[in-house]
Amino acid sequence: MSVSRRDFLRIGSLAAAAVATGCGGGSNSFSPVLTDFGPPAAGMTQPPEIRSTGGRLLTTFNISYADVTVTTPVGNRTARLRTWNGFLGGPTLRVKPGDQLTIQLHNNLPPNTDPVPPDHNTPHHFNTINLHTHGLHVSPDQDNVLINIEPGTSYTYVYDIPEDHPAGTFWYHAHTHGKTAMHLLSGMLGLLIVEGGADEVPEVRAATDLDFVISEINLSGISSQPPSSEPFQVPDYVVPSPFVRADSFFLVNGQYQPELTVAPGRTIRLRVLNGSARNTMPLAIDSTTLNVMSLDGITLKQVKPLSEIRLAPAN
Ligand SMILES: [Cu+2]
Repeated sequence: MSVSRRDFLRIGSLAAAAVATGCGGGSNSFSPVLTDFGPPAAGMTQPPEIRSTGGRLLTTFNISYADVTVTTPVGNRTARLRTWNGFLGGPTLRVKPGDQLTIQLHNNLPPNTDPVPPDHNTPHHFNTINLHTHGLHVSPDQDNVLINIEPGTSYTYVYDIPEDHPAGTFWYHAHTHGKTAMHLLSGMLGLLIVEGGADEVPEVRAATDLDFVISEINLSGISSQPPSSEPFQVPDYVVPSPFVRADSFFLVNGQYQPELTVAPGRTIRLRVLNGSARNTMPLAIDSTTLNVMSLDGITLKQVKPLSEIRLAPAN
């Protein structure tokens, strides 16, 4: 099984990629010499962003079906998908240590019609939803993946983010057993950024901070039955799975192979999430070294220059 980087990510004219240094002030091992922070990168859509103010972030997800159109190599494809708020993907939530994050979920999906299987991991009840804050150091009472929000009901999650919470790039997604992959394939995920730490390093602060959310979206449309009951083809670059069909596309911030243009000498910071259901992603930028400053929400002690990194699902 050969994997072409270009199969996954094509990034045009990128001069310098993400980056920077030791956490929390003090030692600064940032290596690139930055003299001109000029105009930032252009060309790639960013998810909408919601920031906490005064120690609080309160938002609402109105979960519903929505018709989503994606431009693909085989033309514009429109599919009816399950969405947080009527658009593909989720907003990027930005909080700080000590903040309280409150998310009201209203499940406006229609009732489930399939029977409950004996094993809860058997795909079923795709219109039941919940929320998981992946990587946050919060109480499991608050981040309880066993909660099921049934169609026509609501639930409010309140997360108290500790004062000493590490800064980093985390994410949220639906996490009900028996439909987690299905909901990911529908784009029910988003970035959850805890600000601070290495963000304060001057060179990092100066870099253009960009979200880079890789998702794998199934554009075959709403399915209320397990996809294994439908015929499917498996492209050669993915792990075979009943959830992966020829109709699946890898997207970045909801776009198929967007081009990101960065002027020479400029530095950008990419907050990359592999939000695909089960595919490891190679990430590289032609002719340029990636300076890895953190991995899986953990800031490294030192920047690690690499020609390529591989991100497992959820990294
Ligand atoms: Cu997770």
